[in-house]
Amino acid sequence: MSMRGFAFALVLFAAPAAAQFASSTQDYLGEFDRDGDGRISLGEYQDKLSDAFLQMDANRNGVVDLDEFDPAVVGPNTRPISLVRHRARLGEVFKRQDANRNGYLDARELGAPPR
Ligand SMILES: [Ca+2]
Ligand SMILES: [Ca+2]
Repeated sequence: MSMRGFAFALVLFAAPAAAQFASSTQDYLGEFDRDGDGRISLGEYQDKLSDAFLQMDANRNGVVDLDEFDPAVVGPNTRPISLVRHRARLGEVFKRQDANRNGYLDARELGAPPR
């Protein structure tokens, strides 16, 4: 990943990390857990972490185009990114965080450092 791409990833993933410091792990989990079953499904994870993407997608076409990126992170290698691709990336992160491979993240797996 290029440095510019890395900076973009930070933009997308910075929000949950900040929230983690602001509240207990259980509260943090609650922000993801829409159906209230105490665990986070892949869909819940992707929905929550797509918020930053959706905010950046000003014209709501499902793609963050170059003119919608923060100018500070746009470089020669920056490419538009689709929501579909963003969710696929989140799916990969989810799988790595799911330490016991049960298809859900519990509070401990959610709060664990990125693998
Ligand atoms: Ca849930
Ligand atoms: Ca767009």
